[in-house]
Amino acid sequence: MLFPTLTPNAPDLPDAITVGDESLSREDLVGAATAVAERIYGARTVAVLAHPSIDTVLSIVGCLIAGVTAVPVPPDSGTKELAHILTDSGAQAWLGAAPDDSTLPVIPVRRYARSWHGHPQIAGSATALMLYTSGTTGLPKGVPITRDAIAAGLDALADAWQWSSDDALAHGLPLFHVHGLILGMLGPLRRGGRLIHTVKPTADRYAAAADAGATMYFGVPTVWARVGADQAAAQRLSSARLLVSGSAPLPVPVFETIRDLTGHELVERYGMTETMITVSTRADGERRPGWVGLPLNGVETRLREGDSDLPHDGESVGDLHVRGPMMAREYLNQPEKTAESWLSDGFFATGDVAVIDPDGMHRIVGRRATDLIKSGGFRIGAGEIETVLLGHPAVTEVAVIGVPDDDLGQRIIAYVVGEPVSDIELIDHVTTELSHHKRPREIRFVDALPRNAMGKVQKKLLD
Ligand code: MLC
Ligand code: AMP
Repeated sequence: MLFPTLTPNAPDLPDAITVGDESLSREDLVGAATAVAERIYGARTVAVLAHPSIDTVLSIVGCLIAGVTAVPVPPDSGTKELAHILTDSGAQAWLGAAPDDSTLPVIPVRRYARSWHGHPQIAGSATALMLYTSGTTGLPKGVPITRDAIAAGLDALADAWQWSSDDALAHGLPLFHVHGLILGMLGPLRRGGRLIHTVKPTADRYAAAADAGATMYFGVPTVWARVGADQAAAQRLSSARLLVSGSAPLPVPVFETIRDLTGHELVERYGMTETMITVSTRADGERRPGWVGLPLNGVETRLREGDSDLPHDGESVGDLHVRGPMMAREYLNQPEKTAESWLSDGFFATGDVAVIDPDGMHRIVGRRATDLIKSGGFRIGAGEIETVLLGHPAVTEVAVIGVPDDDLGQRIIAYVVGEPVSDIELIDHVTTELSHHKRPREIRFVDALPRNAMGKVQKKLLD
């Protein structure tokens, strides 16, 4: 059972689930989400425009009750990205809000409807969520996530973080990725503790959540850097039990600032859409700045160079492979890309390069592919942005790169060869087709791109 605590006699609070200014008790949630489930029962796949709202919580939980696959769609998706996600996932309808010009049927979510009808148990192997994530090229790939994977991933984190029903989790992360949705929303539902979603992950809202009793906070490194820059807000997080960072490398100075201001050493954990979280420092263990910790319960990791294993000596740098019960099994509709990453012995080739020390501590050194950018904790494919920019009539050649950025980790820059055009026009073009966080922060117009003898763009020579 995915949510053992969502049963009629479980302990309840009027504000068990809070998103912004709205709260639900667990009884409200079960009643309203079961009413949602009744409206979609028998459907296969529905799309949810994943605004940070109570309706999104009800939609996703309604899908889980009914055994219908939910496709959480970034609410700012542009036309090209949106069309791709809907077609690729085979979504049959929108549940709740829908974009203005949608052609799919729309099933409303009625916040105050209630049903107590029991639904049959759903198989653990059923796909609960279809999450979309970027590769180096092409449009985002769908990753089917089963109920069993969600349960295994959340239970392994509960063990590492001593996460219990006594915890009140606060965060303001998007509800369409592993971090905000699976850990941040389904986590408290599985554990039975409170959720305080702050809608935006700002320092002042995180500080306010302390007054509402938050014991645990999630953030991407950009969020922790911004919290650390607001001394008064950061100090109010001292009352928490655990502060957790993930989705991108946590800079050591940010770890140190948060420690100095709050008295807490951030727990850092490493994961991917395809694998969920596989490695983390522990509530009862060493939190070493710059290192992401030990494999979670049930997870095995290895370092590879070609077909050979590398030693765990804290120095050898190799390709990180992971295996565990929280992993997805494939990309939707992409057998070739699936075969490249999911290996025949059950390990997943992460594309990240790491070292492991003799105690099993992991450090992520970087990514093999420079064409995967992490900006503000979002994974963004350079190729996806290049294809969209090439679709603009003024652009003849383009190269997109991520450059280091103190706030965002990496910042997107596009080098463009072409006819005169304003940078704003090109940036808006990307937003219209893809989504906000995929916008280049800067366009640099150049006469030519550096290329090698084969004509391939030499991105290392840019910036
Ligand atoms: C941004 N802006 C621009 C722009 N880019 N304006 C013009 N041109 C551009 N190119 C605007 C924004 O719209 C915003 O305006 C303002 O500038 C600030 O933007 P920002 O710097 O991007 O900040 P913000 O919007 O606050 O976003 C930062 C953030 C966000 C940290 C809140 O990046 C975020 O939510 N990240 C979380 C990503 C995440 O959850 N990843 C998990 C993946 S799962 P305005 O007007 O709106 O203020 C995963 C697995 C795992 O990785 O391990 O967890
Ligand atoms: P996504 O699919 O959006 O979850 O992105 C996964 C990628 O984020 C991983 O392959 C890593 O490159 C990066 N990542 C996630 N967590 C960490 C971390 N703690 N440290 C370094 N990189 C991370």
